[in-house]
Amino acid sequence: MLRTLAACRPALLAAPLALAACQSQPTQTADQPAAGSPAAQADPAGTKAKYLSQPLISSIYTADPSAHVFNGKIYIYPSHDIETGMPENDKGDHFAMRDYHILSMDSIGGKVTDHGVALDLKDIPWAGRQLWAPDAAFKNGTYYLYFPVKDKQDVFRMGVATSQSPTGPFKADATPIAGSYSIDPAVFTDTDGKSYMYFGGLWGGQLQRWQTGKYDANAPEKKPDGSEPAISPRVAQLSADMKHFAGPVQELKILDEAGKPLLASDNKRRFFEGGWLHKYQGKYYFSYSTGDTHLLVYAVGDSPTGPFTYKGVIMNPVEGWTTHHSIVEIKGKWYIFYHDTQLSGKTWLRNVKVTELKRNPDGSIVTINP
Ligand code: FUB
Repeated sequence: MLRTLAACRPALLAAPLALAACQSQPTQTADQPAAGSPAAQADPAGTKAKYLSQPLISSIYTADPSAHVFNGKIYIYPSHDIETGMPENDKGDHFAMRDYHILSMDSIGGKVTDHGVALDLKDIPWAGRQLWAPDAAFKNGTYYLYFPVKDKQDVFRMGVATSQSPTGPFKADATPIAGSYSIDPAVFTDTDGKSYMYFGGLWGGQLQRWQTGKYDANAPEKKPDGSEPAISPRVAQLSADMKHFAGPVQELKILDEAGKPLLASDNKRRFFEGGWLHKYQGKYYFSYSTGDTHLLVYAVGDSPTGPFTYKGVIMNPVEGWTTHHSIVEIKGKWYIFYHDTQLSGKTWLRNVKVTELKRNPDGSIVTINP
């Protein structure tokens, strides 16, 4: 099954954009749409009403939003989607991104600012191709940008770059984080000050190739009958300088209500990619994408390293093959940042969005229909 919109659902919109509208732009705000951009186009069919929320910015394509509040301001660390003409396939070759832009806003619903290029592929000494979903952290006066990119041998590794500003520019370390692999880093700092990186992604994210601890380019995701436990996301504690793994990479166990590991065949619940960790009322919530079933789901545990018990669906499928999110508390309310393909109708040209995340009195999350 291709990681393409066509393989999932027909496109609701077909709005081909001038490539220029998708290239790097200098600082721009959401109320200043680029000429020819989707925001500058009319909406005669009233398609906007079909979506729970609208794109945060339309002058560039953005995806995989990792949101944080630093010094009272909201920063979004997304992928920067571009049109490259690469073929669509299960390895995700059509996601051939080359730089990162950071977005900021003072409040939910406020003006969104694009701060321009924060890190470029050409400035990462060890990188080959495909800058995928990043995350960020702040510690001891320094901002850290974590990013997955294929090295020159076409193996995904995690890199780290630093800046004195939350919007960059960021300077990448000369080598990837030792012991890192696969994609989608998400960094969580607990109330005791310890930081952890969660990571991993199947298929094009290459996690299935690391099951023996060594890279095996031919390893399958599952045996033909799918009866074995699902491949687990990974977690590693970060060192005090936030640039290394302080301990071994561990498998993050996700169990069913009976305490048994989810099975590889259970593709409506098993981990696929895009993990995120947040803490709510002393419990740890690990949320993620189920990939080929296009759900955002969550599991709850008593420790940042698990085990976690599967609880339910956070968000039903968005338009587009991929679904990817972050969850953050802002001024006493919880929000989920996510993406879909409203602006382009193309699964590799996405746009980030935000909506409120609501919970039941027992802490369970109310399912969102995007
Ligand atoms: O943006 C490229 C990849 O698509 C991300 O790393 C995945 O999470 C999916 O959103």
